[in-house]
Amino acid sequence: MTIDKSRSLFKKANEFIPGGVNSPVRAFKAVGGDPVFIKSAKGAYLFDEDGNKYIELINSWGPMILGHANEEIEEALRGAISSSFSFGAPTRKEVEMAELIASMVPSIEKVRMVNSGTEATMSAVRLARGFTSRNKIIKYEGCYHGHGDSFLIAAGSGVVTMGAPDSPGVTQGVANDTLTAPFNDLEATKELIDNNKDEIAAIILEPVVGNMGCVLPKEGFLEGLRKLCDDHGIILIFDEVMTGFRLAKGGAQEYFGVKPDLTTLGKIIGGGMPVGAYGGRADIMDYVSPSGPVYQAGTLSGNPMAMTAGLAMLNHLNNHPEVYTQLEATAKRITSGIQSNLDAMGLNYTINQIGSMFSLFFTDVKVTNFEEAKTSDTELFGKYFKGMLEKGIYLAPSQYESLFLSTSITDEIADQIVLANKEVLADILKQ
Ligand code: KE4
Repeated sequence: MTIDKSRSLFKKANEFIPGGVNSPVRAFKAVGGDPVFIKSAKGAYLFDEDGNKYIELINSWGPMILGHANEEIEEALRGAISSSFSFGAPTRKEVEMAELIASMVPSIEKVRMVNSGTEATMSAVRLARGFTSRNKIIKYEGCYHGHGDSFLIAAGSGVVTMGAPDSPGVTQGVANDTLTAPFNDLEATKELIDNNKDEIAAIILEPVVGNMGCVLPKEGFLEGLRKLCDDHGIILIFDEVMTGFRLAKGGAQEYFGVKPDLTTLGKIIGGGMPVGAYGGRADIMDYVSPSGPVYQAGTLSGNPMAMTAGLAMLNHLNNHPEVYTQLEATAKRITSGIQSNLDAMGLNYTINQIGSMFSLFFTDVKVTNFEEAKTSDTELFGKYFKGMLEKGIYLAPSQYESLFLSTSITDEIADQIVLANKEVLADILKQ
């Protein structure tokens, strides 16, 4: 497999773009080597600039749940393209989108469109702080909520100390208002609440984590957070940028039957176009400008072309809930095949799977939080990633990312993934 064109593009890209990419994870730094530059995609396949073909297991980090170049979405965009792209004025499609989201997501009564998951989470936290007149938030180690300052916080030592900035440019002032706890740890959460009485505006979490690799909530964790928030007047925010419309048409909150007060959305919501959203209880959302005092705005929010793609995507998912059964069956076919490969080789690596999200952790530890995820052998993962890429399987270029399936992945393609996994594991463990 040659990637000469990608290599020369990457060299050029580094002259004009920091790190040669517009989002860090794309640079393959966690796995080594140069990234391949994608030229086109169709269904379950990516095609790079050198003509290499890959089975796609990231799907743009979630959005392409119906596979690439989906006919329905393309048709909708073709139909809208001659009506101009953006007005900065209210449109019918935004009303249709808001009504559809409210009908699909159990806890959403009102919703505001934005342009990314980061905008959604930043806005939701500002809203929770404004609504409660409290400053602090609790997040969980290993959960990622976009690049907003309040989220780029390393865990503080001990349960009462403040977080520490996790990036230059984030001030200690901001970090002081973000407390962190281990994911799945209700006791640590309760301790933070007790040690910061009436100061906590919100708890924000990925209800199923994708950003430390796929990690599921323990039995009772989500329900426990719901009760803690009810008891202490804290806003519960489910960051469903990944899980929204992926685990079920109503996301993780439908899957687990736990309703947050606010939900943040992204990825699938835009059908591949740049869309984010935050929504929830009407009494809270009415606090958002211009109906309330919490300011938030955006030139391209609710953009007509993005709404067109998002409406086509969400209407399909809403009208075809059977896709979730199909996606789960495909995920189980792949993960049970990989488990058989591990068993045959006497390897006890950890697989976490839920719906159409899964991760293979190169550790024999059960992974329920970030500390446990970090016991993975990331060097071995790098070799595995490269081996799979050579065999035409495009994985997330980091151990700490979930994989995402699309409905374009047939049983035959699933079996190809399992076979490649077997051959690559055999190769890298021979070394
Ligand atoms: P964006 O601003 O990238 O649209 O969304 C931020 C975000 C918020 N919340 C969750 C749960 C997320 O997973 C994300 C973004 N996810 C990453 C994948 N780890 C996007 C890939 C990237 O950063 O390039």
